[in-house]
Amino acid sequence: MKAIIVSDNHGNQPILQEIVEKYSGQVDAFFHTGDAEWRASDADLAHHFIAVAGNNDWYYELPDEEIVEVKGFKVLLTHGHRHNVYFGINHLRELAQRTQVDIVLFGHIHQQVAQYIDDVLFVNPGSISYPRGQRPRKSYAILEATSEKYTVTFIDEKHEPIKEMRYEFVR
Ligand SMILES: [Mn+2]
Repeated sequence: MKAIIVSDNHGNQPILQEIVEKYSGQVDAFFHTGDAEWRASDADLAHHFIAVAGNNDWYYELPDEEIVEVKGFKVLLTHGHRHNVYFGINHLRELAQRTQVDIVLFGHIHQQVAQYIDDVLFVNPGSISYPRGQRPRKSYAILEATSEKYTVTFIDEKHEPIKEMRYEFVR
């Protein structure tokens, strides 16, 4: 499976349009983990994404949580604001165990996360608009999943891979 993960663009829909145009036909899924701040007029663009609601998504109907299966991988999407993600991923680990998913995607903290714990991959693509943290970088992520390994590559707003932000996990 190859997928794009993006989050927390907070109303910057042109960057989502760019991402869709750039990767259309090359990936199995576009995932959005919330705070796109979609409007009704964004429906055509929004339809490209498997998306969940963030705490700032008031104008567009989205589920709080979604579990989808793509190419044999069970993927859970949540924004994370209801799962204490500012304090780490413990809640998400419980959620993964309860739902028996392979991959958990989240957003909200505007910082990149790529961790593989107890056979579950956790990814936060960062924010493509308002990065936070000690070395803030605008980003989205490309996830490549095979039976042998997961590869997570963080990509900047110019669509270039961010140096030293490629992670490989042997399954
Ligand atoms: Mn948020």
